[in-house]
Amino acid sequence: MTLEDWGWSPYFTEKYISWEKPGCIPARVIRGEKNYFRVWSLQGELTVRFAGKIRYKAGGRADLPVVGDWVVVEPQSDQRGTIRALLERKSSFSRNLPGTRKGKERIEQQVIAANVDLVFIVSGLDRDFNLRRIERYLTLVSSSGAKAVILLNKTDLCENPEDCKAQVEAIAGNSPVHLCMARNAGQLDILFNYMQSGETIALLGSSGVGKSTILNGMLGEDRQKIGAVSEADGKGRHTTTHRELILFPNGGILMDNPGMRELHLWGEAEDLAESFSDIETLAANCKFKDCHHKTEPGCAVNKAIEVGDLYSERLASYHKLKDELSTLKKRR
Ligand SMILES: Nc1nc2c(ncn2[C@@H]2O[C@H](COP(=O)(O)OP(=O)(O)OP(=O)(O)O)[C@@H](O)[C@H]2O)c(=O)[nH]1
Ligand SMILES: [Mg+2]
Ligand SMILES: [Zn+2]
Repeated sequence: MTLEDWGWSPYFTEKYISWEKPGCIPARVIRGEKNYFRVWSLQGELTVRFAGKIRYKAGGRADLPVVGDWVVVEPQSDQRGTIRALLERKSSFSRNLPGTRKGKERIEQQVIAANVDLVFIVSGLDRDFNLRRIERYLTLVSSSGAKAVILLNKTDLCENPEDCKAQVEAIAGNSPVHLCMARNAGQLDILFNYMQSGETIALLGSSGVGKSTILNGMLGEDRQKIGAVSEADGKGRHTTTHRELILFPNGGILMDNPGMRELHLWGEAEDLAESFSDIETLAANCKFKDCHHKTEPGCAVNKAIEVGDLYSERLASYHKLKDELSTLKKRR
């Protein structure tokens, strides 16, 4: 195994130069536990903690290592070591940390994962199916700088999967959409077309949609634990509790993720240009340049709704995400 197999590139070589010192080596964070990390290095897997200095220097939570990060580690004996520095990320996923502090809604960037090239947005074709949530995920991915592929899993639980696929394609822009039944691993072959040596693909989606089943099916072994969804509400039980990077024998890295309960955006209103490019294209023909596509006369977006070229739900979703991002900007 080489550093490149795990995603190292000239970008990181350049970042590493200034940190290079005797006794230190580069390593990639492959799993995060409460008080320590598992990293992969040319000396094998190590269990590491980060030096107090990093915590002290960190401007906020966003500067601390997460799964996918490349770090500088000083190995000690018995496969242990200390993280001395975090190498600047090529890309990262962030959300606004849900919660409140002193009764006020809290604004804090939480970096979920780093250095991801592609995301498989997984959605179940059972009760999980929700176009508005997929739009939210697409916006999150476009803020991160990664590309997205949408996987509609559990075709066996849906009467008309092709119809669902068409609905998703209508909102997916340039992101490919695939149907699959992860329980039947043979159906996952098409996903190998997206895997490339040294590239990292993250599986994202609600709990219970089948992220870990997809990973196991592709890997051909029961690597990750799978959990049934609740009969009562059709939701998953948060079976995967840790983010983890898994290297595939034929090249490529998959990141399994816990299902996210709440997905508050972290980004800029401009990030909607990609996930809502249809609306932005229509908007070029609005009478007013600063049209909000609400009640203004000569609004090309509302006109498109009138004539049936755009669903009003999609515009509502656009407004909602835009408001969320504008509020975030004001509070920051
Ligand atoms: N019917 C059907 N069930 C599936 C399919 N794929 C996965 N499942 C089932 O869905 C349930 C949840 O699968 P997981 O792989 O654990 O889901 P997950 O997305 O990893 O969930 P978390 O780890 O909780 O985030 C399990 O009972 C799987 O067997 C499928 O194609 N069809
Ligand atoms: Mg899982
Ligand atoms: Zn308008």
